[in-house]
Amino acid sequence: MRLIKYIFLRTALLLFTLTTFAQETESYDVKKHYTKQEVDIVMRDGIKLHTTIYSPKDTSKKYPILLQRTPYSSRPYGKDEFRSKIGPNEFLMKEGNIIVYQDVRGRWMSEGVYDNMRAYIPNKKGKQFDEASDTYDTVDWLINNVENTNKKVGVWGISYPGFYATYSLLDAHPALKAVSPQACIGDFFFDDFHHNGAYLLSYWRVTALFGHEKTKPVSEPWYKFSDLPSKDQYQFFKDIGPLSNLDEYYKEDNVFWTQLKEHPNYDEFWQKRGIIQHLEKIKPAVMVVGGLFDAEDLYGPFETYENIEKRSDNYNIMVFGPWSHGDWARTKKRQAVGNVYFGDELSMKYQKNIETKFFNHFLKGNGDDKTGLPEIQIFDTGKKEWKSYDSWPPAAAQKKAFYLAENDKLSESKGSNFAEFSSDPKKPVPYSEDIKMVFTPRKYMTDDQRFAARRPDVLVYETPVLTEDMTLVGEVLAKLKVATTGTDADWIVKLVDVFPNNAEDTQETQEYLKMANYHMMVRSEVMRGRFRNSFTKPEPFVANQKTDVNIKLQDVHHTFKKGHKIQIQVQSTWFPLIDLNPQTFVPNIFKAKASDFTKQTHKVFHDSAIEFSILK
Ligand code: PG9
Repeated sequence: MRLIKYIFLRTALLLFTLTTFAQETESYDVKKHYTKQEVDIVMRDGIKLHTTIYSPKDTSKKYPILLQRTPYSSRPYGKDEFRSKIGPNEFLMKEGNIIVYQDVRGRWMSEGVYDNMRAYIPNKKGKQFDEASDTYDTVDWLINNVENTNKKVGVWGISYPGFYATYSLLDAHPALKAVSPQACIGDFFFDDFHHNGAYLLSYWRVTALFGHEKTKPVSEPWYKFSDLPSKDQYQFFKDIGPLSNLDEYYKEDNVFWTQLKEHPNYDEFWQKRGIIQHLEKIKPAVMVVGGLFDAEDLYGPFETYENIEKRSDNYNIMVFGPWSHGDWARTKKRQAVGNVYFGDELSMKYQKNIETKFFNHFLKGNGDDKTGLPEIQIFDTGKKEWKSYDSWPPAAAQKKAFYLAENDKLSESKGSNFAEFSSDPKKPVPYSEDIKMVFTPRKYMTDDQRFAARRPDVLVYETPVLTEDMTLVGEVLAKLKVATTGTDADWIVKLVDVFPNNAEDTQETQEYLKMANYHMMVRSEVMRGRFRNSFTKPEPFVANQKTDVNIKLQDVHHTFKKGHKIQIQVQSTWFPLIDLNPQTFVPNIFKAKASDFTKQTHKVFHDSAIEFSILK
């Protein structure tokens, strides 16, 4: 009977997948409905930026302009080479908009010198430029030179293009009416390449991608290695050893790798590139979008929304779904991150009912800001449903704390002793059970953490089985009290949802096998211990001295359902997601030698707290 059921289910799944594929391949003929032109727009300092303009063939009406500025190229180049899909989504594409892509300064076909997250210059004079002035000059040219525009402009972008979208808000052109920064990088010391000072080793190839001040021809490899896909990334990096050995893998002129190595602390180099500090007196309407399981840019979208909300009085809303990096822009039917399924067509419904509505209201509407869209739309990743709020975190949220107490208990009362573990850089805790040689890790954020819970170098604390739902909203703050026999250490905290053995909450039958007792990672974060008091001035630990290490885990919106357990895991390696800490204090870990890496014993005291907010 079970075999017949299994065969039936597999056949159903195959048919389902084929149908889905058919839907996704349903194509819209851009060339049939749009013309394409490529122009070089001259900036105030004379540099030309290569810009591709797609205009609807139907010239019976005026259209707004939707602009994306990108380091990933406005290609394909050539007037007869069309993108298969243009604009933020296919609804806006099919409705008809003038859609523009621009190579940012120093990238691909644009002139100039590239500068990663180029620093903003307030009160620019004469020919002084940055990405804000490049956007202003571009918008000005477009509304005065492109035919059939209604002279209203929107900007959108995901990830690095999201950073340029945020940047467009500064010294914004009056024609710029609506901006949607999505998975927008806020600061490279807290997004993408670093998390609280730890280097995202798994990003090593992206370092090459952005390593040059002038884009290399695509044909020229940016790094010297081959046969990567076959390699086990954990072993690959164990074999490489200290970060300094990566030098041989980069071409000598990789400017960004040199910058990463020379600026291991949050110094002026990184500080001036952060864009969050400039988000005040914003005028265009803003819709910030992010994914609650975005492994690359979580800091950016939350900080962007929050700072605009605090320091400007423009229209500003936030949408966060159960997505990995950029998932909301895709058109797949089944929405899942790794093993965890969240529902069908969540992205398409967002694109149709939220993103299209936002841009049409401000670019084709009557100029008011009554969009009918809620201030906050955020997905409950435990209940698997959308929620709307008037503020974030919700006004009704109440503070709560658990302690990492004796006998592995996540308890409402403090403990009086400590737990300890041996942390060995030679046998680091893997960041996942399924570590492939990916370009950037995007699917581990909901991975099953049972493999880690069973390691002696991972401390585990959990509540009893919940007798009622508990909804966590907003940031989670780990206030660890630790000690180490060494003089440096990383501290990683993971918030885990422990499913019951019967795993009642599966939306698709083939999941039930996987989800029984699944330990779903809900949120995780690292603090490189040397930065516990200051990201600018690193400090060693005093060996064996009880020390405070506070770690802010990015916001969550997750209901731990009745029958589940809340679990916290604490560890000191997370490899090769992040690089290894020598666990003895050295001036610059990028230059540490193999002999600097030592096994140490770490203690976590039972008065360590996990502070968060809940909605009753
Ligand atoms: N957030 C991605 C990224 C940007 C820059 C460096 C590394 C990664 C992205 O643009 O998708």
